Amino acid sequence: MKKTILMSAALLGLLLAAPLAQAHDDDGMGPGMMGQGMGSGMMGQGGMEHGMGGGMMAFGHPATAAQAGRTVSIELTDMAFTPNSLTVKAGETVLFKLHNSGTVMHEFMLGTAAMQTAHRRMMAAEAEKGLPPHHHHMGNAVSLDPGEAASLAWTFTQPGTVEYDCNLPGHYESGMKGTITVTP
Ligand SMILES: [Cu+2]
Repeated sequence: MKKTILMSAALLGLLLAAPLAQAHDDDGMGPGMMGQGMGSGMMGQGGMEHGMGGGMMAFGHPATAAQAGRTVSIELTDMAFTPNSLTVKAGETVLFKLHNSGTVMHEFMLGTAAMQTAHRRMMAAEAEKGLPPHHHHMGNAVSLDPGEAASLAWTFTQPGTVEYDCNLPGHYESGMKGTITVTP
């Protein structure tokens, strides 16, 4: 089943993105959506992130707004996050309230440095093929059009460093990155 979704996503790309995102919003964090994100990018890193389908990642997992004990507002601009650093405690659930006040689409993606690099490569590869940046609303990432607001709740489970980056081509390189220090 997942293989079918992966193949379809790879073939149909953006056509599938909307319905999958819709389905995903209903179930919180489906393996299908994770597959879609990776499937459209393919190759190498797919295996790594694929193993994290279902929303469980080494550094945490998606949550609901009601579970959040703390709200953090983050502004997305061309090309920065404000604030661009944050400290949370392991076990803490944070509701991120995001607003894109820039002039182009941006994304907010939570992940380890390795996950961010993999996603960046995927998006760069898509851009090279002439594909427009894909929207996503996975458990750990959301894309925002200019003027758009969105929220994302996440439970941080492991002490360490988590990044929030915008991986649209060139954005991270221009400074669109943030760091979360997760303390024990
Ligand atoms: Cu951006």
